Amino acid sequence: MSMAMLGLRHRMRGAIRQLPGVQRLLDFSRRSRPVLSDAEYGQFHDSGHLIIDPGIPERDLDAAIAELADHPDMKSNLHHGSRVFDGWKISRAVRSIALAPRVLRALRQLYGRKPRPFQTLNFPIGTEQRVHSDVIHFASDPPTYMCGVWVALEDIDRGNGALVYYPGSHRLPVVTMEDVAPGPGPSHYPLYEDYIEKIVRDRKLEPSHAILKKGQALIWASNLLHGGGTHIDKSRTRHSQVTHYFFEGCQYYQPLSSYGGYRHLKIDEWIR
Ligand SMILES: O=C(O)CCC(=O)C(=O)O
Repeated sequence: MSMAMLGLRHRMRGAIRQLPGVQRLLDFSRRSRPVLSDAEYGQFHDSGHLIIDPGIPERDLDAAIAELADHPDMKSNLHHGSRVFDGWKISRAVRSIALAPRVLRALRQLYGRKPRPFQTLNFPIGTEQRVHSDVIHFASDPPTYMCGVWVALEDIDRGNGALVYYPGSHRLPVVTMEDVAPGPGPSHYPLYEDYIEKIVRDRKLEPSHAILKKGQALIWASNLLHGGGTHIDKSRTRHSQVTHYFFEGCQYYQPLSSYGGYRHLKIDEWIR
């Protein structure tokens, strides 16, 4: 092909890209392109978890810590319950981690629906939170359209309280408040935690720990049993951010506050 023809072709391609709607179509096709391999897709659905590199710029990881540093829950009386709820409302970096394009694309691929992030939690240290399934807090109808994405804002190992989880446990029956307590509500939550602890013991479930490099992320399926591992080295921080996602086109509710035929609907603000 002559140089003139090549030049013409290049100019025509540029002109087509300028046509109304074409750019949007190209963006859409880029966003819909798979980011996970078939093996990763299979692993997530088999074991209920997947570690990915979401490609979040390091400056956003650092800024998520810095922008919340003055928040009262981040600096005084740190304890295992310390966390900033919905830091995305006050921190640009927390919001961009929640909306990281590679995470959104991975979730769309895993669930076949558009992800809808609805809550962020930022932790300064390990939570030592007892083992649970997120379904007790956030459920969807149709079921299982919810997941957590936990991003390491610094290197995480057993010493600073890595997350503990039980591969394959997302396949166990969903535990509801009707199974464990005489009624709904947070005051009965310890009964739920005792019940889950017994399941782990009776079934001899084998734990894994999320040993992650700064910037890596663990995606877990809503019913995967998980919690905060022991924070062994109390001198260390464990900066991390979890974002919780529902998926488009479901009814969303809170089983902890639901009982019998009643569903406590969860109508939240979507992170945008
Ligand atoms: O970060 C942790 O230690 C626990 C987080 C957790 O269990 C959750 O977000 O559901």
